[in-house]
Amino acid sequence: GLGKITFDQYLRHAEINAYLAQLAKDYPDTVILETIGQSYEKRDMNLVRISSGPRDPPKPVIFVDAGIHAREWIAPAVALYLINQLVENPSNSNLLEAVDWIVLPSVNPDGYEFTWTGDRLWRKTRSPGTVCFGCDPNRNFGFHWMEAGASSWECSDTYAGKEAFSEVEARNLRDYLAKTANIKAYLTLHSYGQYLLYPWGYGDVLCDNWKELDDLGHKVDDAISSVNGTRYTIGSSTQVLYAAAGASDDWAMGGAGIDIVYTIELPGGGNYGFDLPASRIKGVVAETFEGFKVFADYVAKN
Ligand code: ING
Ligand code: ZN
Repeated sequence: GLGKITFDQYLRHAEINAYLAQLAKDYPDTVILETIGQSYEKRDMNLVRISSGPRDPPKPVIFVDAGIHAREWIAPAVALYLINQLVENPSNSNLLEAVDWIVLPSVNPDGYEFTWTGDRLWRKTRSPGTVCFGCDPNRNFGFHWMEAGASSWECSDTYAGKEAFSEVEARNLRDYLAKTANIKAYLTLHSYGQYLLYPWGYGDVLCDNWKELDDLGHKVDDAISSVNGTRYTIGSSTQVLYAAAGASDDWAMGGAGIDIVYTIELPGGGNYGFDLPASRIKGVVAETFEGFKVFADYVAKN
């Protein structure tokens, strides 16, 4: 068995799913476990819905995912800590009063497992092509697909796929977001670089509510930095990083119609940036949790 979750090590996909299942069993009034589908290699893509109960009108939902990119190990850890704190720490019960949470900690389980067993720096899915494996799921979403920052060469780390939504993992996430009511915020966890990125990523255009997202981003940054001093850079993906079409954040806003959308690039470390030592998990998850509180507060009031 897994025992108590400790955040002093990274977990395998099966351990992540075991923790989610255990929570649903231990807290049946608060946690609902759902499978949004299977990955290419048939691993379950599981999420938890965390709620203190229904309300009329229904509560707004914050949807958080992690692990779209296999090697960015700190991202699933942050998602698991969010789940852990919302469910298992009674002093956070206020965070469930006005908001429901849906957390999907492992969007690319085949790639994630391959970073444990094959190549620590693998980024993509594991669907076979003709000469190379994998597609970048964060270039595979069908909104301005392939317009910028994506490759049509299947061996590239930013290969966008044969067509939009060629990857079952991206389709599963798309279908879940499209069918789920009241999602007010979509937060997707990546690493690394300490950026709070808002749309659009497909080109040098800002979304209609960019000022709202910029202001909220600064409040989130203030809260995160109050813990260990970690500072984030805030802006549109195109402005502060690079243009890249087909990312999940652009689709969440442009395809699913969600208003509050960010890609959160967590801190890096280790030799390659993606291999943040396990000893640093606790610091990052704790500071990032302070940022989630600000999102909750904002969504509850707006
Ligand atoms: N970075 C993101 C990537 O997919 C990004 C940055 C996100 C760009 C959204 C554009 C839109 O390249 C990492 N580290 O994955
Ligand atoms: Zn990433």
